[in-house]
Amino acid sequence: MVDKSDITVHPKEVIERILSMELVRVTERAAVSAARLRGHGNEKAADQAAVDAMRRELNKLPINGTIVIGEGERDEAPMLFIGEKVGNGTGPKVDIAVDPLEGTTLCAKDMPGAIAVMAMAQAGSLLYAPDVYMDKIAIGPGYPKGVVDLDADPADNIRALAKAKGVAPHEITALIMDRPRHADLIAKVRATGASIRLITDGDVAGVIFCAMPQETGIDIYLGIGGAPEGVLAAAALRCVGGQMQGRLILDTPEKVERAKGMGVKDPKKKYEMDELASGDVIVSATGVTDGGLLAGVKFKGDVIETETIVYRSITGTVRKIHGEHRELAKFKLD
Ligand code: VTB
Repeated sequence: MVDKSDITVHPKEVIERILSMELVRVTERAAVSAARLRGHGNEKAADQAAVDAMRRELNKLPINGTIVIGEGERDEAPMLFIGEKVGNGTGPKVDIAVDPLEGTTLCAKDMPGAIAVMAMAQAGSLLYAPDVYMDKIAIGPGYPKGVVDLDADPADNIRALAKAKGVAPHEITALIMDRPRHADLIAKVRATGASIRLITDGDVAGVIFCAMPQETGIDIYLGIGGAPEGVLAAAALRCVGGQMQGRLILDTPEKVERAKGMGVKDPKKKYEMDELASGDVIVSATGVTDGGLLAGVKFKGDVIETETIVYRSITGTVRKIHGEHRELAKFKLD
């Protein structure tokens, strides 16, 4: 008898499953290239190395890809700019969001948490976000829909989350980026008795931490970070079923115009997670430096080791992949 589970293709399957593994290759190579410059104090060089490697690998893939979240807009970024076409042009039409080196400062200073990350989704399903700030809120899976809200007072959010979790507010831990702009937010959260973990960079991983509170100790992400990072984080969180909302911060007429040019009709819109990233999404992230989500690249002489996490929304599958790269080590390729 044929086991049907072997031959069933998910009805909404648009992106070939096989591409998940291809994305692993892309972020692995970007991570290795950036890691060669780890701790050298040169953010630009590390970022450029990751960008070059990512682009080279993306162009080998059997896709008709368009970069929708990239290294900036056409004039300011040498490559992987928003609108750039990638792939060998033979496969499905897909949207691609990249952050070849998320946490350039973390890499340059060899601090924990730098990753190479990208997401791929069927065309039209990732928000075309300009490189502005985004106000974000995120929690993990298992809570009633709408238990927290971007527009609610932060203290009320903490209390509502604590109630839903069945704990006191002081047992809740919020993750917030350590920035002067968050002084008021931090004060309000502290006033509830909740604990705060402050991070210097890397809020893609920060949001993802909410999805595994038992490992990370993080219950909620709050605050303002990059919009591109927001879309990447939403794509990953969607795969494991948390909740997230985000609003672009378009605080000058110039930013409103730029966003309009990218299809944003309502500059004040509060985006739900599945509006930031919808459809069939795959997200891959490889560690550059050691961090809470992933181990960093290890150079062990004749072998280079990587750790990658891959998320897929259609099935909610999460895989951690340990890579051992011998040819890369032998030929000192970047
Ligand atoms: C975050 C964080 C990034 O930028 O989105 C942040 O994830 C936001 O910008 O790692 P500011 O640094 O201006 O606050 C990074 O820290 C760097 O890209």
